[in-house]
Amino acid sequence: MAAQLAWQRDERALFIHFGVNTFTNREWGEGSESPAIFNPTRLDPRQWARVAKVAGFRALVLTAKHHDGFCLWPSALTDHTVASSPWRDGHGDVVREFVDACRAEGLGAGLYLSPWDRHEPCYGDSPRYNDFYVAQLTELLTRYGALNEIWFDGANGEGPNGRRQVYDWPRIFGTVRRLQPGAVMFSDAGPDVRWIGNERGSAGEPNWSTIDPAAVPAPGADGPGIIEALQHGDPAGTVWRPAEADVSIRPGWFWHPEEDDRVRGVDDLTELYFASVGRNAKLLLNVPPTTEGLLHQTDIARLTGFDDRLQQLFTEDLARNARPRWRSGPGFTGHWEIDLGREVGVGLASLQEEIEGGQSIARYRLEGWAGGAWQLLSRGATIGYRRLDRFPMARISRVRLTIEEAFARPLLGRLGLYSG
Ligand code: FUL
Repeated sequence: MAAQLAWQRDERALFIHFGVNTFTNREWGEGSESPAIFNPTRLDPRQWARVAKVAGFRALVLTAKHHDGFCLWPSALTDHTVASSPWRDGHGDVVREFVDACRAEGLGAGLYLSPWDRHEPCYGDSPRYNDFYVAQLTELLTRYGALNEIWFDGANGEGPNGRRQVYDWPRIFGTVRRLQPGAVMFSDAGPDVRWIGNERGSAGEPNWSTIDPAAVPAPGADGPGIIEALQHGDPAGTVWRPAEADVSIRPGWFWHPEEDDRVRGVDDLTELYFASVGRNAKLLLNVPPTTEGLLHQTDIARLTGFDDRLQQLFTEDLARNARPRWRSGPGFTGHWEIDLGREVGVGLASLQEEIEGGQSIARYRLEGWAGGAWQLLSRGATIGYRRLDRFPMARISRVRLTIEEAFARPLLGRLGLYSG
C-alpha cells in the first residue's frame, strides 16, 4: 500500500510524549490527576515542528491521550481533557495546534491514542469501553484533516472493576481505515506497520518487512516467539508490515528535569540510525516537551547535531553516476557490478531494494576491486528498504554486490558508496 511505502521513506519521525505526566514528573499517570495541573506556560507546537524539519524528520506523532486518560483535545466524551484545565482558560486544543504546525512545516502528523485508560470508569467493561474508545478515535480522525499514522500502544492494564478490557480490534482498525484511508496503523500486530519488539531502537538482523499475521495476533499479545517475530519478520509471511523502532532521546518517555543531563549525544543518535533505518526499520525518536510546552535546548542541539552528522556522512555518493550491471546466476542469485571509473576510498555503503516490488534478498556480500582482486567489504542477510554497512576504509575502483540467496528476483533500488 502506497501509505506504507511513503511512511518508510520518511525514515525518521519525532515522537512527542506530553500530557499530565509532564507536570507530575511521572512516566505513567494514575488517571486521578486533576486537569488543573495541565498548564504549559509557552506551549508552541510550531517549535516542535520547526525543530523536526530542520533536523531532517519528516513526520511527528503526538500522545493525544496516554494511559492516564487525559485528552490533549476537548473530547466530548469525557471532561478529563484540556477543556477542564486552566491552559488557555479551557479553550485550547493541543491536537489542533500540533496538526496545524505539522501541516505548516510540510510534515506528516500522527496521533497516539492509548487504548489503556486509567481514568475512564467504563474501562474494563468491554463493550462500553469499545464504544467510548471508537468514539474518541472518531473525533481525532474526523476533526483534524489528513493524518499519516495512528499509533496503538500495547500496554493494557486492568480496569477499576478488576476485569481486563477485551478490545474490538477489527472495529477499531476498520474505523481508521474508513475515516483515514491514507494513514498507516501502528501496533505490535500492525495492521500496517509493526513494532520492532523493543524500545531500544534496534532492529533485528535479518529484518523482513513481511510477517505471518498469526505470529502476533493482537496488540499487546505476549507469548513465546512474539518478540522474535517482531524483530525479524518472516520471509514467508503473507502480509507486508514494515517495522518501526520507537526509542526515547532520554531515559524516560516524558520530560523529567533530572534527566536534562542524560540526553543522548550525537554519536549515540547516529548509532540508533544505523541500528534502525540502516536495518530496514523506521526510526521514531521521542523528544518530550517540558512543562513550558517547548522542546528543551539540549535536545534541540542533539537533534540538529545528529542531522549534521548524517548530512556529513551521506553528502557525496561516490557511486552516483555509475550504472549497476546485473549478471544472473542460478535461481535468484546473481550480482550487480559497478565500475566507478576511478579509485575511491569507501567505508560506508547504503544498499536498497526496490520495495514497490517487495523484499527478496536473504543473503548478500559486497566486495570492492582493490589491487587486482575482489576484497570483501561487508556481508549480511536482508536489505529491504535500506541497509547501511560500515567497514574499514578501502580504496576500490569497482564494486560488486552479490546476491547469495533470494526468495524472488531481486530488484535493486539504489547502491550508494560513501567515504564514511
Ligand atoms: C509504552 C508505554 O507504556 C510508554 O509509556 C510509552 O508510551 C511507550 C511508547 O509505549 O508501551
